[in-house]
Amino acid sequence: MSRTARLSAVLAAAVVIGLALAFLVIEYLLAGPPTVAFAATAGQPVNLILQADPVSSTKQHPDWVSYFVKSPGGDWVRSTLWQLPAATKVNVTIESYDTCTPLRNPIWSQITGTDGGMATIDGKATSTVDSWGACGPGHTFSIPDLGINIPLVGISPADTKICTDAPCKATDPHHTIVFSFTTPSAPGDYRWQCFIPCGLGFLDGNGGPMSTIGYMTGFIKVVA
Ligand SMILES: [Cu+2]
Repeated sequence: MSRTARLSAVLAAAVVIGLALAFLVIEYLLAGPPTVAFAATAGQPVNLILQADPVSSTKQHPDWVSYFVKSPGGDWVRSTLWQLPAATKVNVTIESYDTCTPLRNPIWSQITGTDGGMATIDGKATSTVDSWGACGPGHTFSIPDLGINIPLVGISPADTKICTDAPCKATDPHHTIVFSFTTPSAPGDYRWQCFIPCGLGFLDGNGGPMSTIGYMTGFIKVVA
């Protein structure tokens, strides 16, 4: 092989490797979910509508548990990054479509950090969810910095019509959890996550969707 041919082969290989690296960075490292922004309207609470699903809508991880948020335009978006105005009351509705799992620690059975320390589950005011006496939470919605924890009651694994296509539909079996909280006055990114090790197939259930933005963890971006 001539010197020119060898040089061309090396350059061609370098271009291929460079393109492959660029593809990996764009496809996997930069492909985070969008931030869904909710604007403040003077004196009005913000309505945040979420669903916790047994599946996701992604090509890479269709069987990962995931959260969706209803955008101000009314579309379900698979995102766990939500921008909210500071010092504003937020009325949260979470539709819980996944099946129940006993809690590893009963501390997560308490509803904390909400208005009145309460939530309603299918319309019934509740302050604690019994994780062992009956079908308990499927996931939790927790913001540690704000002391907020909501166990999301799951549906029975015996249910034959469990949602298999995200975002789930209102006709799929689910529970509806409603509560309110007030965003802090200090702007910043407040981490939220699920505290049930729901990453099935991962070590101790804490990998995969549990530790990936866009599935079971995210940020509330509080802005002034
Ligand atoms: Cu979870």
